[in-house]
Amino acid sequence: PQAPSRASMTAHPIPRLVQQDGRYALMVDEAPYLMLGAQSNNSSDWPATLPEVWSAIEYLHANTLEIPIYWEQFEPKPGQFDDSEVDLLLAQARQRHMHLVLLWFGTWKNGSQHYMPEWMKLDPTRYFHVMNKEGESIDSPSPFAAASLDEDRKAFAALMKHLNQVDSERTVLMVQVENETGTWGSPRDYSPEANKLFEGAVPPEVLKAMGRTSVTPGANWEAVFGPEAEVYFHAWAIARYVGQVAAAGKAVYPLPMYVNASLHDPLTPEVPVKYESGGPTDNVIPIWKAEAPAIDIEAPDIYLPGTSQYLKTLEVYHRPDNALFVPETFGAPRAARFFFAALGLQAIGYSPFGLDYTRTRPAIPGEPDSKNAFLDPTAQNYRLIGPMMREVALLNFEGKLQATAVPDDESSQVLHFGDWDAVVSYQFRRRPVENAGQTHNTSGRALVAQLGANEFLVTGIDCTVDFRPAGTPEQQKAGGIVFGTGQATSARIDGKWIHRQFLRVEEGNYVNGAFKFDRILNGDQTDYGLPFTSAPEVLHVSLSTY
Ligand code: N0T
Repeated sequence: PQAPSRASMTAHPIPRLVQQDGRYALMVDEAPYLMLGAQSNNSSDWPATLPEVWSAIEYLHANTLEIPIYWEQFEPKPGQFDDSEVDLLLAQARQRHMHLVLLWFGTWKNGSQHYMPEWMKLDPTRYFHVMNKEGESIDSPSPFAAASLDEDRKAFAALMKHLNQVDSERTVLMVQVENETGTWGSPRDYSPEANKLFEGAVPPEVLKAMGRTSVTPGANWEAVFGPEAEVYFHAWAIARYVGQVAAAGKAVYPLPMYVNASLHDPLTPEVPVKYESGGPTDNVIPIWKAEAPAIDIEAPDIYLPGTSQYLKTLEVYHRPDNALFVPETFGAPRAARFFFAALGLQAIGYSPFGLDYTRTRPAIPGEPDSKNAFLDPTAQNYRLIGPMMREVALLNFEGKLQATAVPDDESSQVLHFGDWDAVVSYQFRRRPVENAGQTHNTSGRALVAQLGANEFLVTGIDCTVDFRPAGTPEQQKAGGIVFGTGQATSARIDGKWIHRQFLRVEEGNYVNGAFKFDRILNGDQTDYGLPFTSAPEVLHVSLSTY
C-alpha cells in the first residue's frame, strides 16, 4: 500500500543502506523505509504452508516477510538449482504488495548444518564438522571445511544471480547470510588444522579490529586475548567463511546483506562460554566487520528475558559502524514495547519471530492457545506505525525522532528536543476506567518527533506525554532551571516561570504521506497531558508559552 509506483513501469533502484551523521536508513525506492517485519516459522516456506504465512502477515499489517530459503531445497543435486520456491514467494508477495527478506539457511542454521543438501550430509568426510576437545565430530559445521565453503559460495551466488534476473521490482529488500552462525557446546574447532592456526600469530586485521596493535608481533591467540581467545578465534574463522559466501553473492547482485546472532548476555561476561560461540555476538562485532566486509549489518536475535538485557543489546548493536536492525525477537505482549525502544535508536527494521498460523502459540506460556494471541502485540504496533512508516523512517534518519518503552520501575522519562522537553509517564491513574484491574504497566511506549520549532508528532500506547519548556541550550548550560511539580509543565528560567500551553492538538492519521486532520483535542483530552491507550492515535501538537 505504501509504494504506489510498484505496479508502474518505473525502474526501481536496488535497495541500499545509507549512513549520514552516524544515522542509517534503508533506502527503498530512494527514500528511507522502515521494515515492519515478521519472520515465519522455520518450516513454513513450502507451497502447502505459505497460505498460513500470508494470512498472518496481513493480519499483522506487516510490510515485510522474513522467510528462509533452504539450501537442501534449492540445490537438491550438486550444481542443480531449483528456483521454484523463490519464484513462488516473489509472485505471492507481489500480489499482496509485500516485501521480502530472504534468509539463506546454508552452511549454518542455529550452529548446525541441518540445511545442507542430503548429498553433502552423506559425505561428512568432505563436508566435515567441528571437532571438540575430545576429538569427536559434533553437530556443527567446521569453518575450515574448504569444500563446504566452495559449495555454499556457488549456491548462494546462484540464488543471488536468479534474484537479480527476476526481481527488478525489488520485492526482496535484504538477504540474511546463514542463520545464527557459530557452535553450541564447543568454543571452537579443535581439529589438528584449527589447533595449528590457534597456536599461530593473530592476523594483523584482527589485532587492528580489536585495538590490540601494540602486542608483540607474532603473538598467538591465547597470549593476546586470554580467556576470550577461543571465541575470538572461532568468530574469525566463521566470519572469514561467511564473508566469502556473502561476497560471492554480492558480486552478482549487491543487495544489502546481514548476519544474525544468537546472543550472549551483554551485562554478564560468560567465560567459559555458555552461549553460541563464533557468531556475531556483540563482543566480536569488530572481527566480523574486518573479516566479512560484504556483510552490511551485524544484527541481534533478541530472546533475552530481562528488560535491561534487552535494552543493553539494542545499545551495543547500535554503533557508528553498524545500523540497528532486529531480525528476530519474541512477539510476547510484554515485548511489544521494545519495538519503540528500537525505533528510539534509529532501527531500520524489526521482526518478531514465528508469526504465522502453522503453529499458533499462547501469548503467555501456560495460557490457552488462541489463533491471534501471539500476533496481537505486534499487530498493535504495526497498525499504529504502518500508515506513517515512511515519515517515521525519514524523521529518524534526520535525527528528529525519539521513542521509548516503559522501564521496569514505571518511572517517567524525559526526551530532550532543543527548547522543549517531552515527558513520558506511565502511571495508569489518568485512565482509571480503561485500565481497571491492571496494576503493572508493561506495555507503555511513546514516540515523539520534532516537526518544527514548536511542533511535534506524538503517538504512543498506554502512556501520557506532555511537554515543558527546557530553556535554550545557553540557559541550560548556565544551570538554574527549576521544573515545576504537579503538572510539571512549567519551568523557572532566569528567575521567571514559563508555562507551556497547547495551541492546538490535532488528532488524525497519515494517508499517502500527508497528515489528515480528524479533530482538535481539548478539554479532558489535553488538560492532564496527552493520554494514549491501546487505540491507535496520532497527534500533531503545537505549543507555545505564557
Ligand atoms: C532462533 C529461533 C529459530 C539460553 C528459535 C533462537 C530461528 C533462530 N534461535 O525459535 O530457530 O531460526 O534464529 C535461539 C535462542 C537461544 C536462547 C538461549 C537461551
